[in-house]
Amino acid sequence: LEMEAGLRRALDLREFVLHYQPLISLTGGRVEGVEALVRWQPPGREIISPYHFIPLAEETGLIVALGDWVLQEACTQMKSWLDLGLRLDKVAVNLSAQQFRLSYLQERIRDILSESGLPPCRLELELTETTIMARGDEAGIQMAALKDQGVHLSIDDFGTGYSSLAYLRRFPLDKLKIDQSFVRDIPHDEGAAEITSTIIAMAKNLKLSVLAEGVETPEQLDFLTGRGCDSCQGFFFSRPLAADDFRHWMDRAA
Ligand code: G
Ligand code: G
Ligand code: MN
Ligand code: NA
Repeated sequence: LEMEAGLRRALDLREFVLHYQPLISLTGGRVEGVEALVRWQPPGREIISPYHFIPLAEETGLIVALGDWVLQEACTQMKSWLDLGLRLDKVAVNLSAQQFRLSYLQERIRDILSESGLPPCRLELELTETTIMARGDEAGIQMAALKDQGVHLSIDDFGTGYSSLAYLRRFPLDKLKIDQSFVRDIPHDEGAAEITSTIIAMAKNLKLSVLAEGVETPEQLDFLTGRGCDSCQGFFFSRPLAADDFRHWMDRAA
């Protein structure tokens, strides 16, 4: 209960910050985008990982207000980076199941985009398998409404849930993000290598783009490049960085 009050207060006091991790294209090595990841920064204390507050935010419903702030902040930041001339295609934002369920989500996203001045094609929303499979055809309708606005859609942590292949084919998706639990064990672990290769091949058959998360070593990168993976993200390239640090990282990457 104390933690819940703390979260509420943190929202009012604007104690949340976004960190940004680059998404790297494997065809040409350029930075194709950036994922926004929320952190809690209580004044004068250590920064708190989302692992420690997202579950409570979801339990209490605060995730809706927090997620709204994340969307506004990420779109505003991306717009100002584009105005500064940073070469980034997209900002990716994690959407929780409760946000995805909102009947007014489409309108809210349209408002956030128009207030920030960010073109819809610059925003990618990350959903999980659980989020979309729990809602069946309704999820397809919600996704189609978002796609109609020009926003991109990806599935995060892919491989850890229970996706129906029929839905994967039917839903208007752009990208699968292979969960880092598989990437961590390639190329040495045969099972992880098989699953990773299979997801890449499946994405290609479904005409989806495919990104590997959690890339930390050159061996993982070689394996993924060899299998035709489109892009990746991970500590090998950069940890998630504070906005100013990310801008400097981009200056060096260019
Ligand atoms: O950034 P980090 O790897 O510590 O994130 C831990 C978890 O928190 C990941 O599962 C990530 O998807 C989730 N997460 C980070 N930022 C957000 C956010 O803005 N909204 C939601 N719903 N989840 C987030
Ligand atoms: O669930 P989601 O994919 O949004 O979570 C991303 C999380 O993965 C973030 O908390 C981020 O800090 C973490 N992360 C990003 N790259 C790496 C990596 O190379 N290794 C590990 N262990 N974690 C990573
Ligand atoms: Mn994510
Ligand atoms: Na993930």
